[in-house]
Amino acid sequence: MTEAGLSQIYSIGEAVAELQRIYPDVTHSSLRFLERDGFVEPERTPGGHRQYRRKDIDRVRMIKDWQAERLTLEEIRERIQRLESMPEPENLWPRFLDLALKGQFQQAAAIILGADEVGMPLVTIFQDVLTPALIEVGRRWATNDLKVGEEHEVTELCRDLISELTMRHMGRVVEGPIVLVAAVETEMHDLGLRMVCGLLRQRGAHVHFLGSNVPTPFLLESVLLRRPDMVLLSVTLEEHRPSLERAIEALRRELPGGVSPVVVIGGQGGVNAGDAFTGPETNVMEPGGLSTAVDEILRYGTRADQ
Ligand code: B12
Repeated sequence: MTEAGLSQIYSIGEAVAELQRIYPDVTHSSLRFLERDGFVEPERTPGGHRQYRRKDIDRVRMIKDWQAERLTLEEIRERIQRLESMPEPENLWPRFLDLALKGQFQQAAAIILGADEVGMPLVTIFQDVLTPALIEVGRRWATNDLKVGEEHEVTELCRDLISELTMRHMGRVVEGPIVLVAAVETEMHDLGLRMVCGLLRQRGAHVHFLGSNVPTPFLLESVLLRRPDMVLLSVTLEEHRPSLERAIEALRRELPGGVSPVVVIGGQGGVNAGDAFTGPETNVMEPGGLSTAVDEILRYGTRADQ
């Protein structure tokens, strides 16, 4: 995967074009206005050209959303100050997990929803707060420091939070690629995939999410129904690789001519999948940030459109 995502640099024109996909009224001068008032601080090249990063674009997006909720610039400034004085994600997730494991559902949820309300970017909440909490749950489960019931309770809470945040951030304009998403047959892990779907929806992709444990015949049926530009498949356990192989084989051989979505594989058991899975139309996502993965998926989608 190419080095992109959080580190990708946008000129002012590119930043405007990216934002206009969702907020058509964003212009060069509105970005300059936000900069003058200290709301965004793009870096500069030695020649003085503005360089926006994903975090700057996310910040403008957040401000536009708050303006749509009729917040004044002063109220927005206060929210941003609260965001900046919030604990870092690495301090937030242990508090969240602690409350969740004590069964304090409301308080645990309030940490995550509160972080969202003061503007912590969705990708940060998914990647730097919920993911480390889930990984810690897995670690404690493996060392018998956690009851299975506790694991399930935290997992369900995370699933509810991912859904709630996805709905809150869903792009209003759906104009991106059509993406069909599934965890392969027998694979029950789907929270990472739900996060990917949430971020794709935020960016305006047209997502059809089939969930976990999707038998290959139903996957094919959905491809024929939805005619996606891309199919994203997730596999977590190595032992589910045969299901992945069957799904890919079927996508390559059993679809009628003219139906050939780009296939992208991800998840803990899909990486380093080797030659068996790579082909002109199959892409294995290497481990990397969620933001990078989503950028890359949208790039494949653009190529599929052409
Ligand atoms: C929650 C959980 C469960 C839940 C899943 C609920 C659900 N709806 O997802 C339940 C209870 C069902 C479960 C069951 C099992 N689990 Co479990 N589970 C976990 C746990 C704690 C969290 C998983 C998670 O959500 N992680 C966070 C997400 C964000 O990470 P992720 O899935 O890797 O996703 C990221 C990327 O991989 C990427 N991604 C994922 N898919 C895709 C797809 C595409 C296209 C792209 C681009 C990117 C992408 O997106 C995310 C970006 O950060 C993990 C611990 C861990 N370390 O992950 C164990 C873990 C994965 N489980 C494990 C095991 C062993 C099991 C069981 C076999 C236990 C059992 N004996 O019953 C079963 C197997 C069930 C099955 N048939 O699949 C082991 C796997 C060990 C291994 N590698 O072999 C782990 C690692 C726990 C451990 N420490 O041992 N589990």
